[in-house]
Amino acid sequence: MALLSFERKYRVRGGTLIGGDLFDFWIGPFYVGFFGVTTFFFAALGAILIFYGASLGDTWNPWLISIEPPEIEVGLGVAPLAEGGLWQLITICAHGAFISWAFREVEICRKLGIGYHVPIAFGVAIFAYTSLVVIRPILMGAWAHGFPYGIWSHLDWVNNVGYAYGNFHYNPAHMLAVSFFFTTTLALALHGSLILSAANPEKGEEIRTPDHEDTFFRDFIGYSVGPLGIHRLGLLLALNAGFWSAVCILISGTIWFDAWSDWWFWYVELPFWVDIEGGVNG
Ligand code: UQ2
Repeated sequence: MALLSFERKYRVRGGTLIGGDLFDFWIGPFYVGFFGVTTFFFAALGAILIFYGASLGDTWNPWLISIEPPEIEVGLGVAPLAEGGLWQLITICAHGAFISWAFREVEICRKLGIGYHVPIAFGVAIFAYTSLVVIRPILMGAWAHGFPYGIWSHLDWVNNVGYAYGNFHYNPAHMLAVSFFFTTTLALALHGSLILSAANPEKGEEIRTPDHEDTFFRDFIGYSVGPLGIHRLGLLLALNAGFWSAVCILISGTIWFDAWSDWWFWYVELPFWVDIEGGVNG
């Protein structure tokens, strides 16, 4: 069905979670809904607060502007605006906007009668952000453990937190997350290139079918995961990348406090070799 006639047919009332018909309309191509209104509200308020925080700082250099979380002494308390309170409000606005955005996706899915895969996937990204600025700071007892909202400053934060645990690359959950990020790019490169190879024939030739795509990989490595399977695999890989990223930061400073390289002593201390000459006891 042509795009415009499809939209005319499926842009119908209903499927809203809240607000009934009140916000059930479109502005140009954009569905509004109750959560469109709340997304706009939180995003606009958060942006205004970021500009206000920047105006209190000593630079308008976009790379250097930074909204800092409260000092460690504030613990899990409420800070004055200029001393981390803005960071707290901006964090609330960010959650309001992200969660509203996810629910707006849910309402659109309900209208179309499709699954909730997109909002669930976005939820994993929200979980990774929440882990950094809410869950881990609460577990560690201070909002100061959240990351600062600035381009350079958040890079410095990642660097400093990494070195606080020796070399963060020894964190086993970090290893899993990085491996999933890399495998996600491998899968997307294979998939994108395979689709384009079939969908962009030489001039005068016909587009090739999914059977051609399957046969390429069966000839090549004896196995094709299939045109539906590659999307299941891609989603699985990408969700795991976000999930293990969240886990790797949540376990740092909460259940593990030392250098991450020391974690691997469980391996060195396995009974098979712990007492042999050259082993840790031998
Ligand atoms: C495939 C298939 C697709 C694809 C791709 C494959 C026809 C259009 C990319 C090949 C993928 C395989 C064999 C899995 C690779 C495994 C990892 C972990 C990257 O078979 O079906 O559909 O796009």
